[in-house]
Amino acid sequence: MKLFVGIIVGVDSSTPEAPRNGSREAGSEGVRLRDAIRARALELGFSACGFTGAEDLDCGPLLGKWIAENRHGLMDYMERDIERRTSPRRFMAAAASVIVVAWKYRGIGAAPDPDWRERLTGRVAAYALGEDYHLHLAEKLERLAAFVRYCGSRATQVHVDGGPLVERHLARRAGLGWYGYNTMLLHPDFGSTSLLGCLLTDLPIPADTEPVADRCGTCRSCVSACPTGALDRGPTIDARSCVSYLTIELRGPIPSELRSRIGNWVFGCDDCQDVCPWNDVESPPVTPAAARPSLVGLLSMGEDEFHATYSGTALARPKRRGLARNAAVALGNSANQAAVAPLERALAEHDEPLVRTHAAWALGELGGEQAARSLLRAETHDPTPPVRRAAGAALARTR
Ligand code: B12
Ligand code: SF4
Ligand code: SF4
Repeated sequence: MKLFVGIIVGVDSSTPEAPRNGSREAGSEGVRLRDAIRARALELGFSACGFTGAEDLDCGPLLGKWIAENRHGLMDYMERDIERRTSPRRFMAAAASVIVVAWKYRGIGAAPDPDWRERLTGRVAAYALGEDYHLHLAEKLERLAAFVRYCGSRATQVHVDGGPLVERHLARRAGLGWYGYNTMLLHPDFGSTSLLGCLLTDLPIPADTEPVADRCGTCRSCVSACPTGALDRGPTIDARSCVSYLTIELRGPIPSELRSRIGNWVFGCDDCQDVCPWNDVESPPVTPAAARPSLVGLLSMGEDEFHATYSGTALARPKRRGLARNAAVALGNSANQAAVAPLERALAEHDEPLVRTHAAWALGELGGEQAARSLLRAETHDPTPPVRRAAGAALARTR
């Protein structure tokens, strides 16, 4: 998702006391300015705030290699303008500094439900619960931007996630944490369970601390916990096999060899963060119902219900058909015969061929006579060739 906003001039009427006309020096005025901006960021609810210059990032060659190896899968936007992704000044020529913020979201997360197979519930990654974080963070960053302009900045620009800038590397350079083997930015106080945002400004604010040294040590728990082997010891990721990519970004069919490893994830994945010793174990996450949606409900959801439930949330991104596809896969992984009837209905009636092909696969996983009868019908009568083929392949597995 792309979201970056540029603003020239503007004042937030609720701004607290602040140093005016930001210092051009890295002296005590600059430090005072930095402290005031950080205090405002924390007051706005951010968990951490760091500062770095707007010079190019040095990760261009690594990023280029990652793209050349096609590890971005079908996320075409990653291929465009690689130079821009590592260069804040290509977005705002006057940029002198980057203010990087982290927003810790843990506490609204969801623990895995050991009984999900019986209950037929899915799992939603913790960062995605509640209002779409792009909007939430952008709104807070805009308020911080207003304060920065009040301090003398004449131009600011807000980036949250979808903007091409490589945010974790900016965060690392701004002293917010280190780059873990799960490829996340880990903060020493709250680990990886945070979202990042960047604010470009023409104010030269003295850079913050040195990058935090690697604290992973010999631990590689995240690499072992990844259900699809998407992490290597680079530390890099192959997005093509990451459950987060498969359930959110991938629009078409999920490669069949990966489906059984997805478990009950229907949006995103937290497996490589749940095992990380740096993540907060003292405040066990609560589990709002939205974190464990009914798989049958997702599979059979109509357009109106989808919009009523998911508009304005991060879960709108894969669209109704993406969530229904994911629910079909999770039902196929449930080993519960109670999932056969809803999958049969989806195979016979769902308006999206993508969902019907995944329902066919899931019935093949569950097996049994009832599933086989439905698959035979779909193999013969479905109007779409890919669904007929998927039904035929699944039927062969039930025999
Ligand atoms: C594309 C993308 C994805 C892709 C690819 C993930 C990835 N790791 O790159 C997919 C869809 C899989 C994904 C998944 C998730 N994402 Co995402 N994603 C992005 C996005 C838009 C771009 C990231 C990017 O540029 N990747 C390209 C790769 C090449 O970049 P990289 O991993 O940094 O690559 C570097 C390393 O390989 C490094 N490197 C190689 N060798 C070495 C050696 C050393 C010593 C070091 C230090 C570095 C290093 O150099 C490379 C070049 O930059 C960012 C937002 C942004 N604009 O930055 C969010 C972002 C990274 N995602 C985020 C989140 C929350 C997630 C999920 C946790 C969501 C979920 N629960 O499902 C998962 C986590 C999966 C994971 N383990 O990474 C957050 C991370 C916050 C944080 N604290 O780190 C971000 C920053 C969004 C945000 N604004 O908060 N995401
Ligand atoms: S988000 Fe899940 S699938 Fe992706 S790297 Fe982490 S554990 Fe692996
Ligand atoms: S699980 Fe271990 S290796 Fe992975 S990010 Fe956390 S500390 Fe680093």
